[in-house]
Amino acid sequence: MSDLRSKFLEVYSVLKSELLNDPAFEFTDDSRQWVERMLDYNSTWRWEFRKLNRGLSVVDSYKLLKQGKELTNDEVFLACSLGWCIEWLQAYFLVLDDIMDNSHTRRGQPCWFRLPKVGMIALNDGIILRNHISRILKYHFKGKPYYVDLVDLFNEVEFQTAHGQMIDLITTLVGEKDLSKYSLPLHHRIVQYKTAYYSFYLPVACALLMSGENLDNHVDVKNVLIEMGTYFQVQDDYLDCFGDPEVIGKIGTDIEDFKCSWLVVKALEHCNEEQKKTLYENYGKEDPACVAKIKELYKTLKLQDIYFEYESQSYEKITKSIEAHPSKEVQAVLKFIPTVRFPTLL
Ligand code: DMA
Ligand code: MG
Ligand code: MG
Ligand code: MG
Repeated sequence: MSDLRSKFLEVYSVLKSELLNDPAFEFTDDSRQWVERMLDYNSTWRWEFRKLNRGLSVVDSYKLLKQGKELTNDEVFLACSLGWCIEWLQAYFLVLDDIMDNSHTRRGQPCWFRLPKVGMIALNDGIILRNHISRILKYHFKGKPYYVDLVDLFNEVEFQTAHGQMIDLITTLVGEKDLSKYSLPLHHRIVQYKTAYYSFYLPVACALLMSGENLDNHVDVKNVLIEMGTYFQVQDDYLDCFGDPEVIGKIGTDIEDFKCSWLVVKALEHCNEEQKKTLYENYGKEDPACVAKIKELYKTLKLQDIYFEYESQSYEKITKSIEAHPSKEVQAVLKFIPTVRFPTLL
């Protein structure tokens, strides 16, 4: 295991132990055990299969911004802690996302709320995960000149993600199921908010703040990262149908859930009248026979090829935007992100 990865996991143990002994709450053995189990299950369970990319990219980005200068132990600890705050934010959103999407598995395990002892307690666990971020920021960053900006950043990104989730969900409302409203601009709006800000912009923004930068001066960096995030969610939509559950650790539910997925948008774009009828009649139904018909249609429409074409175009566009950036350090950060996130591309 790389040094950084083992250091990152060490920091997890430190943060967890602080949270489980937070003087603001009188923990009993039961309550401490519950939170510990919930944390391990949703953030580090089967970590050997997890890339922990969002978290690790804070440390990598910070290093690159420091132009390869050796980091002090304190700097490594702080960058890892911010990385964990993002992993916590992700755990919080996923615990709730799996309930709302009626999902079954995550990272090869039952979703947290599917455990018989957990059920809807998962809702409150999600709230606890969110609160842990504020506690970690308070323990370790309160005296820093960038503390207020950091708190503000997490609040703003959470606001954007929650609204992205909201539009992802309200487009699927029963009784209003209407495929004619599904379009590329709507898909783009959903994925930008629900995924790109927290998964791509947030790690780099944390590293920039730690380096003493003002985020207002980095709007162009944000734009490139949002483009990467958009591509990433298109890949997630593609894998929801075509990925191997053994590899991606989750069983897709987008077709059953009537999601405005990139695949259904592309299918609508390329289908003839008869195929359109099949889409309208079968999309968004729980019945496995309906789901199979949609998957069959996706294959007939060669959506896999259309996806590969999109993938290479998107990669080219992102590379060009990075090369247009005036700062070499920022270019190094932006170039590094796709190598860790898009293994299929490189
Ligand atoms: C997830 O989108 C977005 C957030 C903010 C968790 P999704 O439901 O497509 O994710 P997944 O496929 O992992 O359930
Ligand atoms: Mg989901
Ligand atoms: Mg979802
Ligand atoms: Mg998905």
